[in-house]
Amino acid sequence: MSDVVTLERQGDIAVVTVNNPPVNALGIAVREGLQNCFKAAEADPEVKAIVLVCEGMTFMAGADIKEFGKPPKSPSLPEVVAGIEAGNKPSVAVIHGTALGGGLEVAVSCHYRIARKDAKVGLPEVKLGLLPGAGGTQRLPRLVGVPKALDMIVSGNPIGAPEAFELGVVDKLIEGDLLSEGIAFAQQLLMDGKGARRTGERTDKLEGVDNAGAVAAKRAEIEKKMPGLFSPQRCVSAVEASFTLPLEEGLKRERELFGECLTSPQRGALVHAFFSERQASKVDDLPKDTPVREIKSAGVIGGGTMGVGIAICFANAGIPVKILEISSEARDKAIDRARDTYGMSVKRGSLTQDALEKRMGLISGVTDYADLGDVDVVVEAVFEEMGVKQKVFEALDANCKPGAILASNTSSLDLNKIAEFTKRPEDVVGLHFFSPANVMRLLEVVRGEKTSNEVLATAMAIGKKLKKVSVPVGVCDGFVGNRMVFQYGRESEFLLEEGATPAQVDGVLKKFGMAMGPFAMRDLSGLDIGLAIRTRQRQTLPAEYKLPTILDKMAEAGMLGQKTGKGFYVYEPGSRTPQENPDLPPILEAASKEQGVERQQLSDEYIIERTIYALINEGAKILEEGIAQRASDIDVIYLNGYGFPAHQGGPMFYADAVGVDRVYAKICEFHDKLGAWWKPAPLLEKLAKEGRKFADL
Ligand code: 3H9
Repeated sequence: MSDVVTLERQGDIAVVTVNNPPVNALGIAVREGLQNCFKAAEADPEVKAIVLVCEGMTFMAGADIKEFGKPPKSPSLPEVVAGIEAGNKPSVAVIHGTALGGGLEVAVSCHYRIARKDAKVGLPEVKLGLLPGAGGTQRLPRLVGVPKALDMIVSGNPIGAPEAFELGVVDKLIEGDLLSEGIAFAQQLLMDGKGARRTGERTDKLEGVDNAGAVAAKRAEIEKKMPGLFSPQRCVSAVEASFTLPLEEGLKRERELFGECLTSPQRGALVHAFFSERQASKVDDLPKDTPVREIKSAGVIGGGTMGVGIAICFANAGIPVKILEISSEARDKAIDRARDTYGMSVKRGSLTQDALEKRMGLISGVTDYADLGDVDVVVEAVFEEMGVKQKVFEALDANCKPGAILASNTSSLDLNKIAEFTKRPEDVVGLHFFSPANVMRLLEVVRGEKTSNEVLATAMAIGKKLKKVSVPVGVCDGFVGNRMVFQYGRESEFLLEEGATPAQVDGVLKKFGMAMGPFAMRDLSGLDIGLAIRTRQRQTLPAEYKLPTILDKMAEAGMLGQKTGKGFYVYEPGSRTPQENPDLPPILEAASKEQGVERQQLSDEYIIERTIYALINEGAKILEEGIAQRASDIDVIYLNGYGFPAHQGGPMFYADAVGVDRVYAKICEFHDKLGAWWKPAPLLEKLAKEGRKFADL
């Protein structure tokens, strides 16, 4: 028998235990072990019932994702679950942690399920570009009905054990020791004379409901909300088979659809996104035993939208936080802003009034730096100007206790210079949150030249505590994300000079999968922000680096985006819906004329190449300079901070998918045709010539 799955007998109950850290994924050893143990228990005449339980932090969290794409090994998961369900002795799955994907499929093939109250169950395969491939699309509808199964399978979001109990996925909620509860439940079944109860044989939940209507509604919803995604419609087709076909044929249909998803490029991209996110939090040159400082309290300098968002992140993590503002009025406004932000969550139903009060109880306002003397970490979120930062950091240095971490939320200024305003540059680090800070998952952790290992490790730990996707980056103008987005923004504006409209560029990039087009985004953040960066860059970039002038012209005409009701689009008062701006074409034509560019029709492909390849070229430079540790870290930044579509894997993954040599050739063409700023990154050239990929680095 395998080491990862063991079988023992306690009286007339067989106990099958899975122990495959960290998440009991259903790799080949677990599948073999489960099959052998269930068979042995079934064959043992002394055994009357079987309990399945997992060691460690969780029940089985799914198939082993690392095995995807490799030659399949027998027994497959569908074979294992079919064997468990077919058993004649009642079997009980005892769920704790998360029963996800294949894990839940195993659980629903057992005849009964009990779960810890804080456990979660779900079928998240769609998030990996897949669908549940071990009977989940056939058995879950039989337990919860087609409409609910569609919701769970297409969203991929897990539900809590209490809801699973209400729905009938779970038969009992438990609190005590997993094994004793499992055995007690099995003994009770025997006493009550209850035997095998196979989910696959049930049909009651499939009847008397408009299943076809639910399917049509879900298809329409997907068409609207997730166009271009490969697996969601196939999830629906699989669920549809649960009520249109008998079980065996439904399972066959599920396997066909699963196979289609498995070979889709989107699956590769989404699995890359999953593992890259986990990898990003690991700092390669940080010794494993680096101590981490304890963070029990925090301070935030600046009570604007960003500062308050950051304070909310700390309060959400249960860490008391003081917001420092320059006056008592500004301080009170900041507190009101925090309350209003939480208030919106209460209105939406995602937070209770009680929780609001609890979290507000952790946020206080101060006006004196001396009040920050006892905090463990301070995050500065004041105006992006070096003189202002200098004053703040000198004050922090003078007032904060030794060992406090002094963090800056700067999005582009030189962190090394900021660190020099203190006598403790080793304690200074960048914590670059993205707006709105309480919503966006990305955190760039900026490592200055003198940032100590201990401070970096603590900063990464703070990110984890705040439930952020933390990515370590080095110091340069704009760090990773903004440095790259500058190239993207510039090229999109050049496209307008060449003949495109904002709606065309935005439309093409949205079709590519971007959450928002670059011009809708500019209107949202305000054109003055981009213009300030542009103006600074005019002074610092080499003369041969051409910059578009559209922003300047629009700012002159008072078109600053949503805040003025007019930017690349116009907005009705109180509305965020973009409409064509009739005053823009003359500005674009003037810009084209000034640049000596003849306006012409641009293809979708050209628009993607100009914008996305600009990201890739800069990403390659960033990698070469060591500003990012890995190509996949750049992808994580783009997926979590810039709305890059996960099913495209991130800009560097996309480059590998297109072919580095093809991307390089096109960039060379742009360099010849457009100008010096398109000079191919040496790393890109090297990889292209060696026939390698970013993933090979
Ligand atoms: C499926 O089941 C298909 C079937 O329907 C059909 C088959 C025929 N495999 O996230 P964490 C690793 S598809 C391999 O940091 P947490 C992870 O990489 C699967 N490895 O912990 C990390 O490794 P490392 C459906 C996995 O506590 C470590 O475990 N299931 C897998 O924040 C810890 O992970 C899913 O999609 C896996 N399935 O969160 C569930 N899962 O330490 C995916 C994790 O080396 N998993 N690892 O970096 C999750 O959502 C979270 O990992 C979980 C724990 C909630 C379980």
